[in-house]
Amino acid sequence: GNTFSMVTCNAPVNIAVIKYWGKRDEECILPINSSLSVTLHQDQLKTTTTVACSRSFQEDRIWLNGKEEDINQPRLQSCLREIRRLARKRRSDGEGGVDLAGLSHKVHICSVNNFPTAAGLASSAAGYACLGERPSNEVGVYPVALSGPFSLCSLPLLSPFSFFPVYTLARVMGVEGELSAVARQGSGSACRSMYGGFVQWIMGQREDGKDSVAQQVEPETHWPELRILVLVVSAERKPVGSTSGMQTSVETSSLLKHRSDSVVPARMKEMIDAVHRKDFAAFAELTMKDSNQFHAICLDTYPPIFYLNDVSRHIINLVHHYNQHYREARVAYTFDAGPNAVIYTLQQHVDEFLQVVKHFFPPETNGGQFVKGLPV
Ligand code: 2P0
Repeated sequence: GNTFSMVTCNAPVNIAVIKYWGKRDEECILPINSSLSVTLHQDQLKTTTTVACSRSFQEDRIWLNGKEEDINQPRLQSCLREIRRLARKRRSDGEGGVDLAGLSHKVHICSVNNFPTAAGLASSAAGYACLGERPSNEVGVYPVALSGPFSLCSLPLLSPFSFFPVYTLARVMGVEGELSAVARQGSGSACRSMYGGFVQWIMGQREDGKDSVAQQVEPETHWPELRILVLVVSAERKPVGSTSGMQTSVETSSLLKHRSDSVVPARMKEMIDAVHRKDFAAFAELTMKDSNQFHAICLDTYPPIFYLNDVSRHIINLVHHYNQHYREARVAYTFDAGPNAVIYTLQQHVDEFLQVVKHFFPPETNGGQFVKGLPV
């Protein structure tokens, strides 16, 4: 049989507009509420993972950004165990025609991010999605690098994908099919990177998590005018990681319980409806309100967690002043577990909004300091 096989895949980052924050089951990674995200175009922010599988490997090993990491992390072991189980099942079900080298052979996993890790830019999502399956694409993007309080990239979000499916672990072990439940066990938000376009992670009801899966709401071709700008305020490691942060929130924040019981179920419906109708104003308002509630919960957590900084808050003000000027929501912000702003807008507003951003955050400012021209 095969003595060596190797597969490489790219997995893109996803940016949630309805946030996931809080688990009901830490081990299986089951959330307390559903969430919804947009999968970014792969060339800008992505994780590239190569998996090699060989009879000559003595043990499973993993390298992240060139540094060897502990292969015995429970989440990594869950993913490996689950993929191997699926591969074995596939063989015993007689769904052959696959390369079975990986069943008994050890794997070497090599994963590289092209963006700052642990700065609240969804690195774990892309990383673990890569261990599963994800279509790749080759369309270029147009980054705009600025110095100043933040750098900035403009991502043509929904350019046509050239769908040629690439699998890493799953592929190297001959596993196909629905793999978001496997990616979920690596990192919750990872399951949403398994699909392009607009993706919901349905929280599910079951204890075994089998119904806690990602599902595409609309494909990447649905809303071609939609754009994302990432305002990178800081590339530093976040002080409180998402996993422990949300654990403390579940234990201490009554606002989080209110959110998962009474806010998110209705908001998910409204958001899916706004996406279906391509209603940007509704999409934008829901996105900003959900980001704000997530950060309110961080503040309601005890001890509190601060992910936003002064520059983040100036960006929030700027967006609201811009929208008020036009008496419609043309731009929306959302922030994850870090100070970096992700801006959603439509193609026709990108140039003007970038001018406004450059005016209020001139490139000559530095060190994360907001120097002049506060939009208030
Ligand atoms: C999200 N975040 O929906 C939210 C918004 C951060 C803020 O999903 O413990 O790294 O691996 O399941 O997936 C970050 O959480 O946490 C996250 P684990 P994960 O994108």
